[in-house]
Amino acid sequence: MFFNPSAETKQDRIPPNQKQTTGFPVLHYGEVPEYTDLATQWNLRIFGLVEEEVTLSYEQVMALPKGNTTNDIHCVTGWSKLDNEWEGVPVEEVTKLVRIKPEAKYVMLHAEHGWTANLPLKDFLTPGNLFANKHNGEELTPEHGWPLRFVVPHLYFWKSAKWVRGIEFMEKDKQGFWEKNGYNMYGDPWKEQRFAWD
Ligand SMILES: Nc1nc2c(c(=O)[nH]1)N[C@H]1C(S)=C(S)[C@@H](COP(=O)(O)O)O[C@H]1N2
Ligand SMILES: [Mo]
Repeated sequence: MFFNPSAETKQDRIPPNQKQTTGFPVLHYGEVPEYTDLATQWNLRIFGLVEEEVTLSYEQVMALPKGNTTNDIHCVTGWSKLDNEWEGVPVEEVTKLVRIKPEAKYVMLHAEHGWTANLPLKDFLTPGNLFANKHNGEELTPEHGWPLRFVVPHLYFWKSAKWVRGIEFMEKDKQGFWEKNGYNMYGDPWKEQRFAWD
């Protein structure tokens, strides 16, 4: 009988009730933001429970040390895309700039047009998380989050905010955009935490 060990291994990487895709679907609520001049139309605000709030220009973000991470994307709607390579600014390079206060326990990511996603601070700070400007060696396309998107490999991909513009540190958990619409506060794909009641 035909036996393909690499296919077997990959199957282990697909969480329950997900299907592998080889394309790169585009999924979001609302319009893709358009920028003609990042210097005047874009900044990244880091605020909330921090010793020092900062607002960075795109040039300042891109001047921070860079890193890489790989992930398997698992979208809550059921598709998974394996072996993605991301390049950008590791999360610790950004948080170093503000010094997070000890009372901070949760993070709200703020994206263009008011879209938000929440996650625990511990999950936000997981090594390997980064603010990406490249996917598989290419500059992000606008529909995949250019100029900057968050990537958190271990949660359903809706927590990986595209077009991120703000990082807010909070004491208490708050619902982001999809969480207000019934999605799970945490979103572990291996436990199938899709909806609020899962
Ligand atoms: N700003 C913003 N980021 C977002 C979303 C969104 O609606 N707005 N959707 C999320 C969801 S549900 C998924 S699956 C991924 C999709 O990323 P992609 O379009 O690059 O595949 O983006 C996430 N980040
Ligand atoms: Mo998604």
